[in-house]
Amino acid sequence: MATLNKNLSVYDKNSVPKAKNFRFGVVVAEWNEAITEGLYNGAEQAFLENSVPQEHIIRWNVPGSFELIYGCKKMLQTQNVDAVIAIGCVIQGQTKHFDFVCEGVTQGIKDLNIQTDIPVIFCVLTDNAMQQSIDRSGGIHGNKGTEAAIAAIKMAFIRQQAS
Ligand code: DLZ
Repeated sequence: MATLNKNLSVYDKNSVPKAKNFRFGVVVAEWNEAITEGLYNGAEQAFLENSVPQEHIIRWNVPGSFELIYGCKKMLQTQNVDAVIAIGCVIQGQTKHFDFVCEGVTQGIKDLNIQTDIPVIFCVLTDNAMQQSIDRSGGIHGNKGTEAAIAAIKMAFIRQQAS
């Protein structure tokens, strides 16, 4: 099914637009590193499989998911990228910290999408237990990093077509 309106070039829902000329930023939180590395590996692999050159993938680390907002903002401001992925993993603990970090990063990434012209893809796992995150970062439920990279390519394409 076509996903852009009839005045624009379209991509098929089941295919990925050509990506070899796009550049992508990936900002990775260091908290729950085993999970965020799995998500990053899934994203990187998907970019490479869709012809994005390795040198067009710009990776920055930040301490925790809350810092993804600032990291993505500076990536947008200083790097010539067509889309950015924010990668993090927040796991429910004994305190309300989980809620505050989840709320903060979700709203922060949403704000960047409203305020700037470059799409920021939300790849932050918000799970009740570590096993759920393991299952979604290259485990039995796939890899959300891979899905985020495909979303980034599609959004970069939409931005290009709509500008
Ligand atoms: C403090 C904290 C806690 C308790 N849990 C997580 C988490 O599960 N995932 C994550 O990415 N970050 C966590 N953080 C760190 C915060 O994101 C942030 O780095 C600190 O509050 C400093 O601003």
